[in-house]
Amino acid sequence: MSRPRLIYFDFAGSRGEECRIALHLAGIDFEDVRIKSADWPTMKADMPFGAMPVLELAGKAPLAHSNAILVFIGRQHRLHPADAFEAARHESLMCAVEELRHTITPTLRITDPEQKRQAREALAANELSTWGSQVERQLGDGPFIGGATLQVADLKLYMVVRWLTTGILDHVPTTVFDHCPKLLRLYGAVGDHVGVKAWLAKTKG
Ligand SMILES: N[C@@H](CCC(=O)N[C@@H](CS)C(=O)NCC(=O)O)C(=O)O
Repeated sequence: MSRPRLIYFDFAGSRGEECRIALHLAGIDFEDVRIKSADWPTMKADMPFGAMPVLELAGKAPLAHSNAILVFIGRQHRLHPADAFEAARHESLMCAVEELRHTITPTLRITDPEQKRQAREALAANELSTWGSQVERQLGDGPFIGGATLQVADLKLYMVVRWLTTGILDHVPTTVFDHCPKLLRLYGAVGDHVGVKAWLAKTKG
């Protein structure tokens, strides 16, 4: 293996896509390995923690967990703060995104339409709204977390805000973060970033 390999499902979202964008912004020529859902069950046991994304580098053990991958890329390519406390502040926001995703995941498994509607509406009114306010309080003058420069934690926030505000998740209103102007400004700024736009245009993401 010569090029780094980023292994994830074959869709342009969530934890895998934020790692792909980080690799792209870092200027790393990587192999974008996209796994079909049908092939996943036979691969799962071979992954470090039975999930993706996984980053493979020549001579290293496979690296799992999106936040670890993002911080690893960010530290080496000036996409994560050099200052230890500022880095931890960014990582805290990244952990908050992971916690939010884990809060949402059980509702993805609900099959009864009425139960799903109730669960999602409650989620939007409570956990998502509270999470947005908590993140909002931690954002400054922006547009990014660290000010003028985009870093990997911004990609993490961007990806989850995109998921929750574009109507992909049934019964979560696209206005769910309208009370969080700084978060929405960050979302817009990441989407407008020239490198991010280039990746999305290249991959139709
Ligand atoms: N904390 C892990 C979570 C990884 C995770 O749950 N990945 C999902 C896709 S976003 C997955 O692999 N699901 C399939 C499975 O668990 O079998 C991370 O941040 O990478």
